[in-house]
Amino acid sequence: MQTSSAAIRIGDETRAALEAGRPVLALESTILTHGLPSPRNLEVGLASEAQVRDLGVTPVTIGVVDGVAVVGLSSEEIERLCTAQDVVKASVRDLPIARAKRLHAGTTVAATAWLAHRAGIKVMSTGGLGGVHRGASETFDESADLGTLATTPITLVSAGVKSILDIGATLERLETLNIPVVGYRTEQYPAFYVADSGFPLDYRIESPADAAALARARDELGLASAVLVANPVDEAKQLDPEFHDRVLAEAIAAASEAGITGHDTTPFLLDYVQRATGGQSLEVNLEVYRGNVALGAEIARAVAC
Ligand code: PSU
Ligand code: MN
Repeated sequence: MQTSSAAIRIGDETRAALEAGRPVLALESTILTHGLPSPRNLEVGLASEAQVRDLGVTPVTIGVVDGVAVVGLSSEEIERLCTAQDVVKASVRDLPIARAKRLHAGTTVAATAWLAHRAGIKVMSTGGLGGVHRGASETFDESADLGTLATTPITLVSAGVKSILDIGATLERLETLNIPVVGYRTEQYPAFYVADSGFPLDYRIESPADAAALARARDELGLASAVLVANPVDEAKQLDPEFHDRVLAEAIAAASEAGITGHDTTPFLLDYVQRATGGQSLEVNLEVYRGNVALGAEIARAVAC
């Protein structure tokens, strides 16, 4: 287990839990700083931690405060990241820049997973994973989440990737990068807002114990990749798939008409979807995240046994 350094601080509660072998669950902070509107972001940040605690697991939200990567932010630090104006989004390559410039940052799945693993944390939950963007064959725009997860042995619970990305290409890249993906009680890869992306998975698991066994097998083999547990939203709570497909097609057409390209594309599409669904997509987003936090906590308990 790593100790704190000037650049990385492990919170007292996190350290105590890790030293005692108690279950811990890592949570990312870009979802709070860049994924959700204020003030819902702070509500979600604090409620998720409470949800994890209620399941007997120590929550470890990770982010960057004044340049220091903090593994186990305090409630005050979560509030600071959720309310400060000058918070950047940090993937792994941004961590040294944030450090040198003393920035506040939300950490992406990649940066969070890397910091969590370094601290000895084995399980993490997020909402949606980064992936391959539509048009990537021209732009090369692929999230650093994928490359980082290829060399970061953690178990990551997500609801797949949002359908604004190229889901088929993302699954192909996960295969190329030797990253195992299993469906949680499903054979279909989920698409975040909807339970079924239309892309099949080769393997499914049925329980947190199955996820723990899979991580153990990966470790026994000496492999360094993450294990991805794809956890679909409850079908009763998903966005209506036809409505979802229609709004998405509209959003993509609007982006092209407005000449939106590159890094502006995702915020544009998400904002369009949110407005066009009358805020329904936001509620589904929060439901998806609650489900992933709950499953991550259960897997953390199974891993700690
Ligand atoms: N997908 C979402 N919402 C998010 C993100 C992804 O539906 O907020 C965030 C996650 O933190 C993820 C990051 O790790 O965006 C990926 O960003 P990029 O494509 O720039 O690597
Ligand atoms: Mn990108």
